[in-house]
Amino acid sequence: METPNSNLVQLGWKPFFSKQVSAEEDGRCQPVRVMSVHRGMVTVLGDGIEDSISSSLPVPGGPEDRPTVGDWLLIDRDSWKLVRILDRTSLFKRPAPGDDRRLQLIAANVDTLFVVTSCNQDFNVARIERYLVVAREVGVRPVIVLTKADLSTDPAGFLETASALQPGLQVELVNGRDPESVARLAVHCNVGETVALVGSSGVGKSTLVNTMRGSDSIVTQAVREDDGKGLHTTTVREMHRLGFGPAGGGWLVDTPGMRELQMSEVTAGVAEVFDDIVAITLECRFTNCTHAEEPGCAIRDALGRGALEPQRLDRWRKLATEDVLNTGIAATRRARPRKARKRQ
Ligand SMILES: Nc1nc2c(ncn2[C@@H]2O[C@H](COP(=O)(O)OP(=O)(O)OP(=O)(O)O)[C@@H](O)[C@H]2O)c(=O)[nH]1
Ligand SMILES: [Mg+2]
Ligand SMILES: [Zn+2]
Repeated sequence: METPNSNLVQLGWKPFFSKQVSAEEDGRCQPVRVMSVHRGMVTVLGDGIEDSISSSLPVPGGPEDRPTVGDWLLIDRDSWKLVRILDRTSLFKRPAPGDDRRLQLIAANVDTLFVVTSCNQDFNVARIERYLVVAREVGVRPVIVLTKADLSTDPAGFLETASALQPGLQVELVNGRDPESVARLAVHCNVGETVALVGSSGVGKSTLVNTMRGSDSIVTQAVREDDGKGLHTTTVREMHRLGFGPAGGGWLVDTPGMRELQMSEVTAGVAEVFDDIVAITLECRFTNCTHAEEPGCAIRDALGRGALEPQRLDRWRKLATEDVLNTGIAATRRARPRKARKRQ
């Protein structure tokens, strides 16, 4: 595809996608982007197309071969039937809750991840780090968005703690209900860019989307007063278009607050988020050092000197162990005979 028109570029069409389309396909097919996924159907937007089409592929494939929000699809120009899913720049997925075999695809072709947490009891360093690990693993830029700054007595303290998690980490402090405050987020979602929002229920993801769009079309709901927990108000994942001008021209993917975020096959992400610890372990005398009792352990040395925070070491150990365990489970699952699997 040579000359992509501006409608497609606004939708997030990039050379990464156009390069995948052969001349023959270009004549026969047209690209559309998935806005939302429903049972057996996807709503898509393309150049001159805004419709709901069947999500069935001509040939059923593996667990990741299903259209998800943000995907680019090639559809037949005449029948509008789905021909294939283009390779993704990024894919968020997780094991479906409550079922050990299914994979839930969360969003594809995301450029930036807004890790949303509020300046209150939701703020939890270990949870933020888990999101950072996933962002690094998937290959998207993380931005920590701290909401409810207006309700906190010490918003600067939250900002400082979050910023200290990784050198160069982008952290934004906002009142999600105030358009002026939220305007600072526009730089992260320019024309054609896609931002996904993740975070616990009630932290204000949908509120941010509404304020950034200057509309109140998405339902939001007050959190419970006793423990500040949200009510899982958003239940669908959907792309929302931002206006143009100062508010940016990109796309926001609102997601329901995730009860669990499982970590499997995130070894590289863990190593990136904890690269300081990884660097210290390289100094241990033994390459298989468990940092328990071995002589010449650089980790124990760093702890002793106060150069490494014991809590941070614990969080790294926990995530690394979880990754090893879950990655093993995932491999076992893949190795199961095909017949034994449930239909995807
Ligand atoms: N004062 C204040 N209230 C906020 C802010 N952000 C969100 N809220 C309120 O917090 C409540 C929950 O916000 P939602 O946007 O529904 O939260 P959510 O993250 O989308 O929650 P789920 O859809 O359940 O995952 C609503 O009553 C919002 O008005 C903020 O920055 N300041
Ligand atoms: Mg919501
Ligand atoms: Zn060691």
